[in-house]
Amino acid sequence: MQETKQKRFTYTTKNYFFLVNNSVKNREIAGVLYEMAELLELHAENRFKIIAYGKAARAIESMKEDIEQVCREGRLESIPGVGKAIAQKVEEYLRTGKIQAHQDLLKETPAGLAELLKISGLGPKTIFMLHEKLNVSNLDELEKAAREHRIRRLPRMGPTSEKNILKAIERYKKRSSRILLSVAEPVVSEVLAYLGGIEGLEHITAAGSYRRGKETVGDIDILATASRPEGIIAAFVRMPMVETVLGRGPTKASVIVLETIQVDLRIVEHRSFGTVLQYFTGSKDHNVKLRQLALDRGYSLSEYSLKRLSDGQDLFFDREEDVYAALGLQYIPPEMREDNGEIEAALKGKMPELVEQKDIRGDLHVHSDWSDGRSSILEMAQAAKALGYEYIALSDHSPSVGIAGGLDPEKLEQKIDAIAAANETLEGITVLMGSEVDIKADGRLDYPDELLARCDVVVASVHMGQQQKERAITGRLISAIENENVDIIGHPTGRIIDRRLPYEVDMQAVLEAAFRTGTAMEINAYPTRLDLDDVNARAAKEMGVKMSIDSDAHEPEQLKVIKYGVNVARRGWLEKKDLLNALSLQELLKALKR
Ligand code: DGT
Ligand code: CA
Ligand code: CA
Ligand code: ZN
Repeated sequence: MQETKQKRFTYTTKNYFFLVNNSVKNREIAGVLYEMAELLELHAENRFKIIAYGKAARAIESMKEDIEQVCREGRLESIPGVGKAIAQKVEEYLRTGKIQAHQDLLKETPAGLAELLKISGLGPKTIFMLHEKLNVSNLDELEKAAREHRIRRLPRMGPTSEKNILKAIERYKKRSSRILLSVAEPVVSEVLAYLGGIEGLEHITAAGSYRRGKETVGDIDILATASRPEGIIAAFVRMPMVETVLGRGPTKASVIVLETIQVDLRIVEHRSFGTVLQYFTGSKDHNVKLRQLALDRGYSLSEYSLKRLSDGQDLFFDREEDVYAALGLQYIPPEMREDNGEIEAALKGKMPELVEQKDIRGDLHVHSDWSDGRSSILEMAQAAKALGYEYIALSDHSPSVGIAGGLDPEKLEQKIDAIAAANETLEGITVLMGSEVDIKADGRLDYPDELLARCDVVVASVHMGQQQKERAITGRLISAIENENVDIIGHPTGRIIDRRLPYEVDMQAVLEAAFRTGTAMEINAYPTRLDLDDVNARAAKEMGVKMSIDSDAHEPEQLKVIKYGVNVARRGWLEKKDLLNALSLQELLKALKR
């Protein structure tokens, strides 16, 4: 158990988020298969084989069932993309913890070359060409080739590609080792479920940045109370998902799962659970301020207790709420604990009533198979109804987003009829005619106003020309905001966590225009976007700008990512009244610009 099972290297570059219901094993196997697809492509192997691996990886990553269960029941080949050959490999992985063919591929690939797959914007095909033509086989050689302008002479390359490669290398070198909250989530649920079944366990909960709902977490902190700590620790380090045990003692242990994710478990005394949970939830800055407040009131606050300084008496708290109460504070939800004024607000009894997932009444930005979504209007609507929503807007792309199958005006008209027809057959959910209209590079919208006016909801987003200067992008956003048909600005800064920086945009000016015109800003809940982020969301709230938490789902299961948007909203101190889609349908229709 001390040694690491097998080495992979592209794992953390993938978007292993979404489906929260399947097991960590599914993700592990998907990771290996994705990597095999990329390695095969590096070796310019058969196209169909490469596609099959990618498809199988995607299916295993996103399927609801546990892959081990499916394997036990002999149903592997019923998974899309999984034929006999891949099924055997999956079985081999489940049996032995590795796939020989994968190991062989790794052996045949210079390690430096494989690392190039992590540079964003560089696909295996390009890497293969760079290797063949310029003999580039690692990061340094790639950087050198770009600086010496040798890349621009290759087919389909030019000076811009060189510039982009250099930028991507720089970003790669600066990348963080933090993981997406959505990647941590299934790990946490699995640890809690696993240890929850062990005898003697009393309480168990995640703390740290995970509990605060941060968009990325550095490591996962788990706290528990138990009658026999040793038994729990022993079970923890033996969990099937554990790859490396970093350390273990009688009441704590640290392990690595999914190659890079550290999970710390601490077993603590029951009587101190409240102060311990408070301490390990953080943030550090929040704790520093709280301890100072305690001192001002004649106490010393530690993980162990609240000690009264006058007589040295230890006060123990097994409930976190009571710690805050003892210091004369309203309870502060974990998402707010960043030392951004929350302690001051709690002292004055002015805590906001944070929005909760159950307050969300609908989703205003989802895609259907009319553009690049994978499901029909009816399927998306039924899934929304199953989540308890009152309404859903199918906001498909407009034509200039060509790769996304944007609808031309004629198609848009047809879709208006299809939505009307869907509403005839559906009960208990209202489908709204939406559009995610592109804000073109010159700031004009991709549909004429008459057409936009016929939609129920219009989300306007930037997809192209993201490299423009601040003045240009800000101008584009503001002109979209000023269009009376635009209700919401989609993913307003365009950032992709760890991959793409936000556009250069004057957010203050954008928010002022949004307030002035009653245009909402989106909190795009897609786990790699989360855009607006928590800081901008709070700024928007303070300026009186409304927001809408949208999933940007491309299939029913993805509607559930809304919870990550709710995290952002809570971290931005948002309340129900700040959100367009916490309104009932009647209220929403009144609030929209039309
Ligand atoms: P992360 O893991 O980087 O996303 O962030 P956290 O907040 O989970 O930080 P982590 O895992 O280092 O520690 C968990 C919590 O423990 C942290 O939020 C607050 C508490 N903590 C850790 N070290 C210190 C410290 O030196 N001083 C104080 N006051 N609290 C600490
Ligand atoms: Ca942590
Ligand atoms: Ca930690
Ligand atoms: Zn979209």
